[in-house]
Amino acid sequence: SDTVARSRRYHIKKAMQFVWGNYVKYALGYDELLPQTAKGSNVWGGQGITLIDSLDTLFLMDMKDEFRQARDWVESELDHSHVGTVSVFETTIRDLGGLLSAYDWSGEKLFLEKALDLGERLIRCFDNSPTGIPYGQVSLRDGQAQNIKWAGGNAILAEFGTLQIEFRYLALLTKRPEFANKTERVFQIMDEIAPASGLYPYYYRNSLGDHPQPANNKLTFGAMADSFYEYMLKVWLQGGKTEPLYRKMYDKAMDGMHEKMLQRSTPSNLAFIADLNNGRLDTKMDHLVCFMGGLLALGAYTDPNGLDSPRAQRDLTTARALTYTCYQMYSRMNTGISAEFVQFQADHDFEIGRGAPHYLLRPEAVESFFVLSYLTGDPIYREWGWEVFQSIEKYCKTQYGYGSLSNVQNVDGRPRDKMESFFLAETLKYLYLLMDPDTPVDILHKHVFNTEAHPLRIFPLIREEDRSTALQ
Ligand code: DMJ
Repeated sequence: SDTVARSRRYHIKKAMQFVWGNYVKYALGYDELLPQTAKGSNVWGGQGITLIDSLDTLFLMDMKDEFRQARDWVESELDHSHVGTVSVFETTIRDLGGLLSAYDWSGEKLFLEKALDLGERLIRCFDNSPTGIPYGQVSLRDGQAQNIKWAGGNAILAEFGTLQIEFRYLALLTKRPEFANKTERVFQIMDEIAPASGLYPYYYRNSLGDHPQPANNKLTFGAMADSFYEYMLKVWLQGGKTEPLYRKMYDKAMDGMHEKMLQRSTPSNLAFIADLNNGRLDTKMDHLVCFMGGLLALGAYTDPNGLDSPRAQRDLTTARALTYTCYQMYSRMNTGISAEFVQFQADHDFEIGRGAPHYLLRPEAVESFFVLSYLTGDPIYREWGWEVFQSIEKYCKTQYGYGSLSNVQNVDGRPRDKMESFFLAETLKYLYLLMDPDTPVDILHKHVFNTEAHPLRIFPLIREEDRSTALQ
């Protein structure tokens, strides 16, 4: 019931207060707090990433004093001019997305000004690309850009395909259309590639010739590709469902996924999305793929053919089934926490993937619990979320924060000295929203979440407000 949810919400807020308090005490301004040794660590070039990623979580949890303190740090300390080479994708989704959402909720111009400064530095990743597909890294100091070496010098689908919500919002609010034009063009270019299945390999050569060339033949909804598919739907929602290209790409990709990649396990008939490498199925599924439950449900509830249409019903059924599988990925482990990826096997559903027994405090399963709970009202998702939260409390909590696990089967393991900013930005936020019947968040009519769980108002609402303030 809502009353039970509210009492659980209290405990999740307590977790945020605990971890935020220690971040401020031991690591204020650093990218991350080390949760075992109580030190700060700069893994993202020193941009206060945990602070920026946490702003809207503080706001939504009504932690007013903490939000004000973080705001003051942004005003007096945040300076991107000294930061060297960063990942364009990670900085866009965590930092730019975090600043924009803080602006959207609080209305404080300061956040938008900082976001504009950051956006101007990041957008230089497009400068010397002849194909219109940006480079994966850029120096915030001098604009030098290149692709990431470990990706074989290729551009990565999930990276260049996950900038649009943030830059389109920035363009609208600062009246600087170039931010939208450059990032939207990426989707037009990808649409021209037009694979029959609607599914895209994840590496591209982007620095030679006029058009990007696919550089492998690997299809996945996990690492390297995931949020490209997420943004097909969400960019369409952000624009108020007025730009059919994005919805068309999304629907085509979901048809392709159902046809080629969706599988069922034995003996429990668990739904999962396998990878497809050079036409051959690899029956593994990343924890990252667990966002697909929420995405498919959102796509079904906003389907132009209506929720009762066969396509929307297919997608909602798959959404529920995948989310159940993700819950199983948690509940079948000794700690009650999922591994990084699982391998599906004939006759015993799945086992932990080779080299993947760890848990990095990732959010995707609880993200889908929240979205499905919000849309369907089915109480089971709150129960699952509560179980996951209790397991995190039991096995990931340290003296100063929460740490990643090395092995989700080991109930005596000590959490690692590592806490990603998405634990505060996403995992705790989605758990809180799942248990918050009074939330101002409205994912059907008002907000779109970027891939780092930063909610932004959709464009029709912003334009409406613009018109009404213009009249005053
Ligand atoms: C986050 O940075 C984002 O959710 C991204 O889309 C995927 N990886 C992490 C969380 O797992």
